[in-house]
Amino acid sequence: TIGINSSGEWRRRRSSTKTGYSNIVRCCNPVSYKKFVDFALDQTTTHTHLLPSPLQEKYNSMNSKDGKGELSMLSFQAAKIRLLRSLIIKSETMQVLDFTVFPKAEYDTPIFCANFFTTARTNIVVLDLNPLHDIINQGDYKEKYFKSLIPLGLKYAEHFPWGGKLTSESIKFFSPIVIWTKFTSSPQNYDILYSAFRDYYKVWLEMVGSAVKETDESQILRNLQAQHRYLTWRAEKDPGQGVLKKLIGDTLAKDLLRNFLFNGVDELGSKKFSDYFPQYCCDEDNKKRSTIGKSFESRPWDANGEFLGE
Ligand code: BLA
Repeated sequence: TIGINSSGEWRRRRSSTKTGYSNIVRCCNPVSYKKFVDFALDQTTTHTHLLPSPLQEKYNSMNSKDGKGELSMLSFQAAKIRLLRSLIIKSETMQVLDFTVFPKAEYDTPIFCANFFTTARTNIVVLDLNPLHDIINQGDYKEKYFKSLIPLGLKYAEHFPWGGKLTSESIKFFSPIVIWTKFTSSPQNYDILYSAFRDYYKVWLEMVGSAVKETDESQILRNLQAQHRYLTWRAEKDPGQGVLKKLIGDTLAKDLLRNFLFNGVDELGSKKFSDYFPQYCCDEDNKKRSTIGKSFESRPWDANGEFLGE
């Protein structure tokens, strides 16, 4: 049977059956990511009218190869939203939330990004309003969307320590208020994560709500290219890829990544991964040597939201 210890962690406990120890370690704790998605959908409908996405028909639910895991997909669109989609994975050993909302190219609003990977003991979390444009070198974009949010970021940075080194390129897709963290599983941590999720999502909805439609074609194109670059990065480099492949096999995982999770990667632009990220390029023999390493041992943003670099 399964027990819960003082820190709220689900633990293998002495089974009451004659066989002694049960060898099941159940995932996961008192967290349910469905609650997060329900909240987001509910909030979204108070701001805008959500329409089902054409993707919904094909991507709704799927079992893992071993029959012990389930993947649940939802997708919508709205006046200012090209695609709102969520993937929840529940298996015996993990729970995953991948919830991302992509605005239409007429808006330069950040992309809402919540990626939570949970096992019985640990959690890997990214929660952010991913900036569409460079905020390290482009002060005006940072000013426009993030300046007023620095206190919100600081509030949660206090509770959630920096998650440690990450793929160097990723930092450019993150904002100064990113919550990048790892923590042990406990009801208290999930409560705070849920609170952060609600705060970040409400702030993001306000942003989109007040965003003014761009009419300048060159600006729209610039937004579109930035979205495509983002999709290209994530479709290729998502650290969840290995997990997905294990669960549903290479072919379905690739389809899910390119056509559902990062839908648009094959339609919104024609550039390839190596065009956007030549530093990762190119020839197979060099693949190992040419991948950029991991960096940012500690939070590279100061309390004023200034980038500190390496
Ligand atoms: C690890 N997930 C990570 C890491 C990051 C992210 C930064 C740390 C390791 C690394 O930097 O490579 C998440 N990276 C992101 C996000 C962006 C980015 C959100 O660049 C956006 C721009 N994670 C998922 C899903 C699964 C998952 C869906 O989002 C599983 C299905 C798993 N993430 C996962 C696992 C690890 C991880 C298992 C640890 C293994 C590893 O480090 O590769």
